[in-house]
Amino acid sequence: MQLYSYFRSSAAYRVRIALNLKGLPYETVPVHLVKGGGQQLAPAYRQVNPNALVPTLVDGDLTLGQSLAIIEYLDETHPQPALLPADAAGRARVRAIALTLACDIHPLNNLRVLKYLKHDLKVDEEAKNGWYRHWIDVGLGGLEQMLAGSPQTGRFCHGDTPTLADLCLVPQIFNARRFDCDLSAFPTLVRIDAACQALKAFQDAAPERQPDAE
Ligand SMILES: N[C@@H](CCC(=O)N[C@@H](CS)C(=O)NCC(=O)O)C(=O)O
Repeated sequence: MQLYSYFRSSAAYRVRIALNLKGLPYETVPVHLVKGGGQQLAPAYRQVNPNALVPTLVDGDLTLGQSLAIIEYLDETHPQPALLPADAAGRARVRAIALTLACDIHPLNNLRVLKYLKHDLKVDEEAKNGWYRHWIDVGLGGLEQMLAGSPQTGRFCHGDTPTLADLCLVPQIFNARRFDCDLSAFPTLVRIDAACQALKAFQDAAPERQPDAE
């Protein structure tokens, strides 16, 4: 398999963790999101992923974008270890946590949104970073409440084995730290992140361990 990835991309980071947990070898195809205005925007990459976003997974004849779709594909084709619970209610809860991170928090702070704020709306650096921290704070605040108040939260977001939810949480916490967000109001999320970081699959997926890391 080939994974079009950028070391700091949190969506690619999710997929890297899934591949590592399942012990699946893959080749990284680096797509630099900043160099030359962003290689994701080049016609050659748009042929691979018309949305001009990473990650993209290539598995034989299949070329697939969208990290959550990729992870569910990997989970169905390589079921062990399972990244979704066996019961419908558990699966729904895990997906709800994952979607909170991937759909409600991450897109607001994506590179192209930040670029638009800066270059088109002429928002200064301080206000742009304020925007970033605001949406992290709102999103993680809700998630902290969801997880801290649930008996289904265990060592990880759902029980005591990593699921799709943890694959989305860890990259988001990485991003929050990178932008100096104050995480003191989210002790459950910080605790779960630490539990994940103890696992080799998560460590090996970290941005600084990628072949394209700078
Ligand atoms: N919903 C997509 C989001 C993908 C995405 O936003 N990727 C970011 C990196 S984390 C990207 O390629 N950004 C490039 C840009 O904003 O121009 C997924 O989960 O795969």
